[in-house]
Amino acid sequence: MTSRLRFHRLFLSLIIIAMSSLIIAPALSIAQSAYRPASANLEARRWFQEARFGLFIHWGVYSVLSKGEWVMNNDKMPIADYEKLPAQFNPTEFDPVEWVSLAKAAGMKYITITSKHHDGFAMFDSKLTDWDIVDRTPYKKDVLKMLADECQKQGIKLFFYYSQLDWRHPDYFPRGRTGLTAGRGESGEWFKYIDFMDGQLRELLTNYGPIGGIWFDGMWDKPKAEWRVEQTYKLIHELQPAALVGSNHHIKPIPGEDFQMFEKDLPGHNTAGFNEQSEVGELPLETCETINNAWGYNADDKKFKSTKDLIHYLVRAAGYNANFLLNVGPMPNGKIQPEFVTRLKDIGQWLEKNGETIYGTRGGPLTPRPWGVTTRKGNKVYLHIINWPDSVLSMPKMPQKVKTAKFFKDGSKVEFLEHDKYGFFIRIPQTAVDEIDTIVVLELAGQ
Ligand code: H79
Repeated sequence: MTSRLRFHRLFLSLIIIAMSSLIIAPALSIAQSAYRPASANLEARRWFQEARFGLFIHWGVYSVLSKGEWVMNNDKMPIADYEKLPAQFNPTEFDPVEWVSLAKAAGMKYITITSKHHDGFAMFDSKLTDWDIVDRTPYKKDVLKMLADECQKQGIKLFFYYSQLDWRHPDYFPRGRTGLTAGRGESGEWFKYIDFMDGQLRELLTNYGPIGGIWFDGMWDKPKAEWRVEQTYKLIHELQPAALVGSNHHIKPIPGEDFQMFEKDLPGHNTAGFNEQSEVGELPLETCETINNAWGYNADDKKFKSTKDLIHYLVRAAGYNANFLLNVGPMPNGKIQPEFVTRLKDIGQWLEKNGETIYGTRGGPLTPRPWGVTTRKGNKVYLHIINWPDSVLSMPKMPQKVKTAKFFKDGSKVEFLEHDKYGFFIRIPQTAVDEIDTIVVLELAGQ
């Protein structure tokens, strides 16, 4: 081949490469930004919205110290000290039947449990590290597998919380805002860490049967990092199309996510300071909250919310069209503390009677009000009156004519008045007031 011919060939192939990248590159970027959920995923989203109530479980080796799940960071524990905890973690009284039965008794439809929190400790049998429950604890059993099997049996969906932030992994580098006192060396390969994370997610979505979804947390530790979430989300959707992806990153949802979550606040609120930048989007919504003030077990935290307050949170969440994910932090012996158990059971009793006004509903037609919220299903509107001192309550007119108004409790009639100009009025005699939630069902003329 003459050098001229070689030059021509080279020139030609360069042109072909350049042209194909012109064609392929835009297609790729479109593919990355346009996420089209599979039909199984859309169905799972509908199921999720109907479910309305789930149990959050924060459980890890930190429970041994009884100071919450942030103890490693808060107490500036070096990794060498923290690594002594697994040897003390032996939850011989853990009974998955008890936990799943408790969730059911509480009226919950799903469980979201920490598979790995910020300490990086895997509560499952990971082949990618020995920093896990099977390799490091005297208990040696995969509690997630035990729980997954029991959830299958009892018809409860299981979601895995997964912390993207990792205070122990050497390749979580450059470091973020937290985990700076763990005593790690000042080097690491970030994408090796991301590969490790994807590998663990592959394990979680392969070895535990059908999973409800993955609940990510921790991106806020390094908001500007290249988290490669598109690839991670794609992996999850490929392994289990029906698994819902959500992330507690405190920003608006990223393509590939299937629900939007709010920590310790109702959608659109920011009392806890975590939700500054997140507007409420179109995806199914979820809000999570603790019973005392701790996620992971903390024996000293006795500030338990009352059953009434917790029911109000559930009702309000439903009025905001959101699920309520209520947390327990089990003890290191595997038991859930009695203060949590009694509250959950009491909520369950309330739901047994009033579940119709919560499950399968959507928030509205009215936006939440100071007196309470509305939920709706078909041609029914449920007024949840939780804070109103007077007997007459006024509100904007309903979208359709109201055919009947009844107390949900006993079906007795409620006096009401519709007025074109002034709105809709009902009268609640003092004797009809329920100390938790006075529910009135309106039957509308149309859907
Ligand atoms: O798993 C539970 C908590 O451990 C975890 N999310 C729940 C579900 C969580 N912990 N903290 N946060 C979520 C929010 C983090 C807040 C802060 Fe910060 C981290 C305050 C200071 C450091 C992020 C980074 C906000 C400001 C800087």
